[in-house]
Amino acid sequence: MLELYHHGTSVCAAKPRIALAEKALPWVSRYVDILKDEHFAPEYLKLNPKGVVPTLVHDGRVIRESTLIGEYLDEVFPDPPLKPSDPWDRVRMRLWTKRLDEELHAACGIVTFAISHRHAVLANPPELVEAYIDKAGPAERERRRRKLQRGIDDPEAQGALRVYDRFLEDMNTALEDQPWLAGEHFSLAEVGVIPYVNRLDMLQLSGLWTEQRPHLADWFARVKARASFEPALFGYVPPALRELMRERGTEAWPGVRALLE
Ligand SMILES: N[C@@H](CCC(=O)N[C@@H](CS)C(=O)NCC(=O)O)C(=O)O
Repeated sequence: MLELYHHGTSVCAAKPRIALAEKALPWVSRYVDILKDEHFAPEYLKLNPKGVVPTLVHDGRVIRESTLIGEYLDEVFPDPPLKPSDPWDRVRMRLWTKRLDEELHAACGIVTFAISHRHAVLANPPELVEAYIDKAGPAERERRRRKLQRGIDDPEAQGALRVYDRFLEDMNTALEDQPWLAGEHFSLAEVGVIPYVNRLDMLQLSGLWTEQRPHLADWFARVKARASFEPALFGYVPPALRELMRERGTEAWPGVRALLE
């Protein structure tokens, strides 16, 4: 039995949902509501001591880390394969997933907070907003206040947007002469990258590829047409959060475009 501990808007948790859908594997959903701190419950921390989603449990074996979950699923259920057969293509695939883990994941969290999620915090009464800032501890407090108040005008958010922009540019270049990120076939590179591009789409920032990156635009249109896309990316998203991202992202787009021009 495959059990996936996951959450609706978590980019990392969408990755195993895509891999499972691509392989048409049945799985049991164990929903962990990170917005209600369910990832800090002692039973969950036993499975995932870092208190993050996703976690896969396969016949009692626990597998953590979304990139490793993808690799595991592909080795145990190799049909259809999600790893290129050529060793050099496999390296190219892993360079994408490594870069997600090393840089884009953090940038995604910063951008999402700056554009959208900070507004959910700011909608609280002032004493609760202050309590949220205080919770960061003395060393982090001012940084948290700045992120909350300044949104994409905060230099940290601007740096994260530039990291994202470079990543999109590199995708567009890679896709100039091949259909998929690691070569001729849809692979774990796509499984990893899709949720991060989709996050920008949910934040109404798709102009970053529709206006200037035709190969990426074409790639994303093909990704969206796959049967795995809709259920894996939207099957578990809380509607209010999706609407918040849409509304606040629309407001932010002119500023983002001006920053990255
Ligand atoms: N490297 C981990 C990162 C996991 C991670 O950061 N998960 C986020 C959601 S995308 C999470 O659970 N956040 C909850 C929190 O930090 O409180 C992976 O790829 O599985």
